[in-house]
Amino acid sequence: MRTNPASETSTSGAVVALQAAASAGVSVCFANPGTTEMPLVGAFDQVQGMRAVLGLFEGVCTGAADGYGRMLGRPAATLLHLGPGLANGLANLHNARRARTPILNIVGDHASWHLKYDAPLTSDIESLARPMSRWYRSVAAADHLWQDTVDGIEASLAAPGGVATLVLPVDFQQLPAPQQIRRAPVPLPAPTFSEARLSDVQQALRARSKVVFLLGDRALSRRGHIAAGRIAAATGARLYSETFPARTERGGGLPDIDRLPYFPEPAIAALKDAVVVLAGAVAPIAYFGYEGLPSELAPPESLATLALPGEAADLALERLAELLDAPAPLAAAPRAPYSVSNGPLTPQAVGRLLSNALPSGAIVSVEGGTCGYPFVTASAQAEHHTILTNTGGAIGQGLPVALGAAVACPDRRVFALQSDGSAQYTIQSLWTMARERLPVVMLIASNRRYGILQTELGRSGIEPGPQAQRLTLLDDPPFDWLALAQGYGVPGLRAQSTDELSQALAHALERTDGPLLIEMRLA
Ligand SMILES: Cc1ncc(C[n+]2csc(CCOP(=O)(O)OP(=O)(O)O)c2C)c(N)n1
Repeated sequence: MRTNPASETSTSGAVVALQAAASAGVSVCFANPGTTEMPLVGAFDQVQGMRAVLGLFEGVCTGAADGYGRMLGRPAATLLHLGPGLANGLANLHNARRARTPILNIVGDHASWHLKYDAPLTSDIESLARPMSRWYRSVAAADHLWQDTVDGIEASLAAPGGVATLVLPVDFQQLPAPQQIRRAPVPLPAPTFSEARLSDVQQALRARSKVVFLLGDRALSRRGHIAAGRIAAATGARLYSETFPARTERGGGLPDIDRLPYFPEPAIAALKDAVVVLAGAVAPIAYFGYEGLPSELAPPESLATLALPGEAADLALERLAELLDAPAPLAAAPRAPYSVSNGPLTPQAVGRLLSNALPSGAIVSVEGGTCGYPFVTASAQAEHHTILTNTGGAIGQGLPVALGAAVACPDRRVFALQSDGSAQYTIQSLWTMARERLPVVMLIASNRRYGILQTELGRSGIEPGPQAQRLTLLDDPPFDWLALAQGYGVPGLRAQSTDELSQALAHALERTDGPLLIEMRLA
């Protein structure tokens, strides 16, 4: 049965939901709305402290919420249009789930009384949402709106963090709903660590001579890096970060912690015969299963857990460093910029030039291996920066994550080091960056192919015929990156040599009024 929508003077459910979100600490919503979200769209102008950011594709919204949440540790909201809008955003919600990023994922739905008629946009939203969501609720009455919204935010933040999906049928958005007393923002988690695990690790360290630490999550904070560096200095242990960390600090004199290699053969060799101490990381598993190679990169009996993801791995490392009487870190050697002589743009030169150019406090969203690996290798020498990587392997996350990080951290310079094939999945991010005047510097590694797929074809022993080759080539026609950028309102530059890239980076750093795209034509 239809009931009267909220009159102009009463408060609609939509306003109540946004007020609840804002008072619980959510201040940004990455949105791509439709008819079933109209009351929420109207409510943005009635609620203080909630910024609505339009994304032209839902994968942009969900990836941006991921970048935002990784940087601030608290959720942004999304606003998506029924099952199909949610489905468009799922790949980046998958990456966010892997990164354990808090997100309040709001999905509008038909009026509850309209659902049974199976109108064209009706679908099983719950089945679509569940695999990416640690919490799911469809609002069952306007009276529940405030509490359901706050419950979703709390669920997204509960350690180790994740996606909470809140479905808002449009009738409950329209109906008057009770407001509740304003409450303080939902507190951020204050993680602890387990002393029992600490003593297990101490025992394991005594038992074996080769020790490897695998660091993830909070172990990759500044404090975690410094403590791990002390432990390595005291014990000779080898330090690795997860191959694709959600967020890691780097540079600025922090210890140079290598990533665990991507391919299983070198990763297995790195961990062989060692006790592998997991600090904020889970047991290392091969990215793909290859016939004849184990999925587990280290045998289960070689693992010792110091702290789980979501626990205070950084504090646990500090405590272990104290127990080991590890010396305080040495003062960092002065930073020596790389000298790169003029020549063609190789991935190694790109990595070094970007490392030289990063201002202190930069954020770098890295997607794609071609320049990603050489950059991370080089960037221990850079000023202090934060790296965000593709945690779940669903490509099309690098540009949206950079967008979200720029919204979250307006005082920090944001770079997207982006392979060309992956950039095309969520290229609409450029328009939102331009519209919001976000000074993101996009560096497109233009190799005009799906490089990793060519490598994988080689590994699988397949001699590619013409069709297989065409499935990995992007050169006919080549993307016109400058035209694409211009089409979305973003200025662009092309660099074909190392000198041209240095100049383009210098120019990019002078600009603060919006994004810039640099096409790096790789040799
Ligand atoms: C959503 C999704 N679709 C497809 C893939 C398969 N895939 C993995 S890497 C890749 C191509 C990457 O090419 P590019 O971004 O240009 O990086 P390069 O290896 O050339 O640096 C594809 C299609 C994926 N991982 N995720």
